[in-house]
Amino acid sequence: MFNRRKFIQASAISSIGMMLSKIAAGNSTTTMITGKPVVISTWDAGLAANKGAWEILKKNGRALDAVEAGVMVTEASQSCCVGLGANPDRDGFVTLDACIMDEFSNCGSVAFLERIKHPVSVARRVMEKTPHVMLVGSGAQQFAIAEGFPLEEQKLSNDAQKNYNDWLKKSEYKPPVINVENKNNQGVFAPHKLESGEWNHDTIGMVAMDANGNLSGSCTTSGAGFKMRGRLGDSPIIGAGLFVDNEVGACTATGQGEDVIRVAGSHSVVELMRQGLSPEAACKKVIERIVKIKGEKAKDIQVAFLALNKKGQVGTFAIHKGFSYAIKTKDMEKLVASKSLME
Ligand code: SD4
Repeated sequence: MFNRRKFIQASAISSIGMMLSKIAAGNSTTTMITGKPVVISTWDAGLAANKGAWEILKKNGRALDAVEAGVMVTEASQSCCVGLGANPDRDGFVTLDACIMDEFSNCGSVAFLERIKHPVSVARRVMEKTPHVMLVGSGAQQFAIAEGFPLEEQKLSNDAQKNYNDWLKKSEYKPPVINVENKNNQGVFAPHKLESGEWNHDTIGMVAMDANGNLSGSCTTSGAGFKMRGRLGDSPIIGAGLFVDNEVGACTATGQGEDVIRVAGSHSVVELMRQGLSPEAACKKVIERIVKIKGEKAKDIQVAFLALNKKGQVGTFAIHKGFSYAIKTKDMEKLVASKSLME
């Protein structure tokens, strides 16, 4: 399985000579960006994804093209939580969710999509070629095939097959029974934490501002590993996993999708920025709202928001420690640890 710590180590010793700042817990997460363009994305995989986006941004390309190309890097690589190599649902199938939004508030989304390598690109086609915002399941797959996306083999990656076998053993998996969700002390549908102790999340959400000052965002995921079949989180939902308002700023979310949806998370962050809050303060306020709603249960879930405003300020906030984001500008390429409410 993709392991965040190993990835950091590998990145740090890579011969590319990339200048990576060490993640320092407690770093200030609100940074004034001195120039356009800028791209930010969630988790450590964001470092590689940002490089993909930069290929577009450095040529004064459009933020929309950058956020698509950026997260395609993650979709094409092996990871627990993004793309066809990711962990399956509890019935053993990888189902993918993605969305994209541009500076004109155009948006597109796919959810519960199977056997298609680049859901973000299908989401973009939904945005550009249909009068709709969202396509799901077999309809989304049918549209993708009609658009020329290859139908990939129905097969788990080696990592995912191993994880699934382990999960089946440990969880004494049985076909769904009535109220199984309430009986599972791990949560509603899937473990909150994986065997490694990592939170069961690793979506990539990306936001960019191009040289013209225009904003766009993207988000792509396999959702929570071993989820109930057909379950969607926040990631493909415009306003929850992603929101862009070219006059104000943009935000993306990661973590327990159900709890992002109930506060219209990314949209709420953007609206708070519209009222004058900094990206970090806006993210923090929505995190506090979730924690207030969840009460005691907040200790068992992770949610993080990552936002960029029109002035080029970046901010983030998480419920728990451990979330980091990657940022790239002309002069800077690093991972930054997020502030959090709890350990
Ligand atoms: C979901 N928010 O499906 C996604 C999963 C995730 O970091 O973010 N992982 O709920």
